[in-house]
Amino acid sequence: MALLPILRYPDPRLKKVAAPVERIDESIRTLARNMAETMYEAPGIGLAATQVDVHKQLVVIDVSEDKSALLVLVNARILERAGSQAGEEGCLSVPGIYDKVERAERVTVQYLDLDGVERTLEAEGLLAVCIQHELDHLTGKVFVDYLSQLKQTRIKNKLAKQARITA
Ligand code: GNR
Ligand code: NI
Repeated sequence: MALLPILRYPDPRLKKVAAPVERIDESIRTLARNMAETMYEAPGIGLAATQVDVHKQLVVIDVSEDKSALLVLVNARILERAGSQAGEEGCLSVPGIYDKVERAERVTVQYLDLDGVERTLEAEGLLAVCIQHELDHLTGKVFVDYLSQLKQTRIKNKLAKQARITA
């Protein structure tokens, strides 16, 4: 088991587009385990491989209160989106920043599990938000990209100042 370092916005590596996983082998299962451990320790409700500088289509999610519902999605694609919801989002790569983002209320997602079995999941509410947030990471998008330019600049300045204080 291992905790992985999480990239911080605006690290340019957060903009990389992840490639499909070609083979679900022990290295992918180990990465998923370490990502889950890192997510739980943070704590967060999701983590995309992009955030730990691995540019493969792998995300872990657990929106339960008691770490009882770990979801590992490999090569996930959203087949359908419906409705809309706007909720406060945060991101482990943008610590201390929270803002409202509009997302689909429901999504249908197709993915491979860690046994390579193709599955389809219908999600709504917070789980649907988290799926959309994580899949955005895999295409190089962070939630702050949806905010105004002014807010993006303020967030960059705030995080740069924080980084100077912690350094
Ligand atoms: O832990 C997280 N919480 C969260 C809250 C609202 C909307 C999205 C999220 S995802 C975030 C973890 C993270 O950064 N995943 O990429
Ligand atoms: Ni995030």
